Amino acid sequence: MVKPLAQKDLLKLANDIKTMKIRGAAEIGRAAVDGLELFASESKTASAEDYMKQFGDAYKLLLSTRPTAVSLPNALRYVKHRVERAHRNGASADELRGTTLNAAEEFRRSSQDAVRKISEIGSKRIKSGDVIMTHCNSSVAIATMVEAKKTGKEFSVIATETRPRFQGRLTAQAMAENGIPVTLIIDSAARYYMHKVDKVIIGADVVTANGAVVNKIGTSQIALAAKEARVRVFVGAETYKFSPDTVLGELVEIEERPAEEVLPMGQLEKMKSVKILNPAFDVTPPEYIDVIMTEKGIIPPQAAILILMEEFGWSIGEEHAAAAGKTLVSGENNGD
Ligand code: RUB
Repeated sequence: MVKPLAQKDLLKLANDIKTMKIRGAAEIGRAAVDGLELFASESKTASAEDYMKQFGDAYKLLLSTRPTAVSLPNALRYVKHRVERAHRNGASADELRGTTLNAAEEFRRSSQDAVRKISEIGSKRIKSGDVIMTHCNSSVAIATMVEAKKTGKEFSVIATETRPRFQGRLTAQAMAENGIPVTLIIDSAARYYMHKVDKVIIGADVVTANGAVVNKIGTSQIALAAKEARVRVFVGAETYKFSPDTVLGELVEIEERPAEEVLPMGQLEKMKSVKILNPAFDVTPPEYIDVIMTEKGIIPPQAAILILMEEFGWSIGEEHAAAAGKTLVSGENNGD
């Protein structure tokens, strides 16, 4: 009988993603493959069949941690596709372990490389004297601004605090540590200061087939204020943040987080009849985005479908329909 998944380190890592100790789309993707790597290094089975079943459990556990960022399923699929292919080719349990470890390492490296490339591309769009507004805590947006600073540009940043989890404080701290003048504002002051802003630079959790960007709640209001003030909006997104499921009409699930993030427990109890809603992300339509900066270059949001087709192949629809588990089976991203 196949033993149920009882790997403490893997369970802890899955919990760290769920409770947002590990957060941000890029970090979540990398943590997901770390999880499969943990599974592989702790797996002892000598049977390839058992390995595949336990791998499936680890995959499902990691997949269930956070629902919105597509980096998570895309990273997991990257490894899964290679492991399944090795299994079809008759690999032993040891070989499957090796394939898992190699694929995880490969994903991590390529995702870090993508951030570096985006930062090089994006930093060219920052000019000395710019005032840049950013929202939440995007490693891609930060890397782009830090790269611009390294290349000698002098500019300043307005970071929104990003309620309810205050990720904007992390961004402000990162700016300060890199010698970039930064001002922290409350989210609702974004429009008030927009007239001082030259560019908005943000990250993404998902880019959909029609070029809409799902990012931290509040992003769409900032984009709206930017459009009104004729300020350009730049989104940094590695290509594994493009969602193949949206080609088939799937809507991106927006994570609803606990009410305690909005009001402390004591307060919640006093306000029992008040309903609290706490969506973690929102959707900014392509009309409000000027460009998406990917590791393959800068694209208009309307070109998102081209990235998806290049990554996953033109048969993306048929393959999704065939695979109930939504496992991608062809295209460059999956190593064919
Ligand atoms: C983080 C968030 C970030 C994107 C992009 O949300 O919305 O802007 O994930 O980040 P949360 P990165 O804190 O809920 O995970 O560029 O680092 O991938």
